[in-house]
Amino acid sequence: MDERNTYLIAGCGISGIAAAELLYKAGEKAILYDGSKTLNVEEVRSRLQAASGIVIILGELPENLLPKIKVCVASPGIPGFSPLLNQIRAAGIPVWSEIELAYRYGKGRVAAITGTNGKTTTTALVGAILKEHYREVSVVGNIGIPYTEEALKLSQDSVTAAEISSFQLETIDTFRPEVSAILNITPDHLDRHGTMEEYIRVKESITRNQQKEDWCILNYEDAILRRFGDEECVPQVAWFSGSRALTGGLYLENGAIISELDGERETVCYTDELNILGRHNYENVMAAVGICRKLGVPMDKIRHACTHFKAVEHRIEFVREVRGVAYYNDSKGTNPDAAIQAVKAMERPTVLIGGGYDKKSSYDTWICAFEGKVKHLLLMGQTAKDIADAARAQGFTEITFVKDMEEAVTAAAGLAGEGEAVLLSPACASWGMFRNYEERGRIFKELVRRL
Ligand code: UMA
Repeated sequence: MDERNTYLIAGCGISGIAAAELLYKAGEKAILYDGSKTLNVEEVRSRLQAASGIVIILGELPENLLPKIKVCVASPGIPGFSPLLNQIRAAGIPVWSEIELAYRYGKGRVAAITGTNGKTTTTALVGAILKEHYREVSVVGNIGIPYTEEALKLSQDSVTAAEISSFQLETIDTFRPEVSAILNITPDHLDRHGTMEEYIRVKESITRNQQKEDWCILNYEDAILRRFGDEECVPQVAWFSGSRALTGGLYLENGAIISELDGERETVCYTDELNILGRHNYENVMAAVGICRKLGVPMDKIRHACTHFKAVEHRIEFVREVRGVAYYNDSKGTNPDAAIQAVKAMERPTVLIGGGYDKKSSYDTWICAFEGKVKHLLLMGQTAKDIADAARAQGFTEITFVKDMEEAVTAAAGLAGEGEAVLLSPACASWGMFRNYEERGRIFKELVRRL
């Protein structure tokens, strides 16, 4: 008799909790498991609405459970080739990401957005555009709302905009968006993926199950993506470019976003009509326009949504001005490339707060991008010393080490003069000092509000 009748959900973060709820509502047997020894069963249970029926196991995973498990649903924080997931695979159990589970239970049309940077802004904008035209729109994924939390609410008429991280892509199986987008690929999460080749492979796998009738929106100015689009990508490609006119694509020209997606040239909007700053954001807008046009949203509705869209929290978010100093929260600048975009978007001399969890990034290009604009660097966290070494090697010496965010904000307020800016854009993840980048950003904003 086949005993494999239970799902094992690995990870008790928001993805694991939502996956457990989904399976419980779907009438499946589920065990919720977390390797952490610091969690306690009562606390985890208190986060579940459907409290009964779900078994919670913490710490060591008992070997004798495995013969009962039919599928393991992995939270994104658990590396695809971690000892835990290897052990599960070795027992003949398929491993699905939480995205895969949601996709299998979900209905309707799906757009999926990945890329090293810009995916949260692009996904939020796609959601805002879709809401102009469709009645049932869900915005899910890495943006902070687990896909499994929404999956059972979806109908055939639903349209879902999903932000998908490389962590979530590692263990997809049948996940097939109708429209995908890869915004850019620059080094990130190399501590997890090991090599750049593997990181690229995982990012590109967003198109893995797409067919010729599907679409993939790609950045023409990204050399990795250009090659992928020209040589390997199975779905039809729509290109966007921040630097040149593209026949049949989307591009920036004289301060306007131009679309040739429908054969003829039309102006989507002017960049000074947008409420989001910086060239990288114009690229995000172009990607969102491409996705939504391919999902059938008329251009006038796209134009309206783009020009009314406001910056996402924690992404070059203006906090307030205090004594002539403008404070910006870019806590989502969790890697050097994202942090470069934020520095580039600053229009004043800037005191920069950086540093955090060590993802083994190189900081050289970030420091190059300071270009005389950054007047002082305040550093905290695991990476503070490495960043300081890299900065000094390039001749940047205006550096102060701070122990926490409170000390950083106090020091920044003392260093920045009237007409200048303070930017929190750490180029590093928040882990180790904060629960996540949202908590880091909120603490920063709270301290700035108290100035
Ligand atoms: N855990 C284990 N074993 C491990 C690793 C983790 O048991 O080897 C457990 C931890 O003890 C913890 C749980 O797993 O209790 C945490 O799970 P998780 O890290 O997957 O976190 P969730 O709360 O489920 O949040 C996840 C995403 N987190 C990560 O990818 C690290 C969130 O993205 C996402 O918003 C959420 O799902 C909903 O989809 C955050 C993120 O930092 C914002 N993403 C990275 C990024 O943007 O750079 C990819």
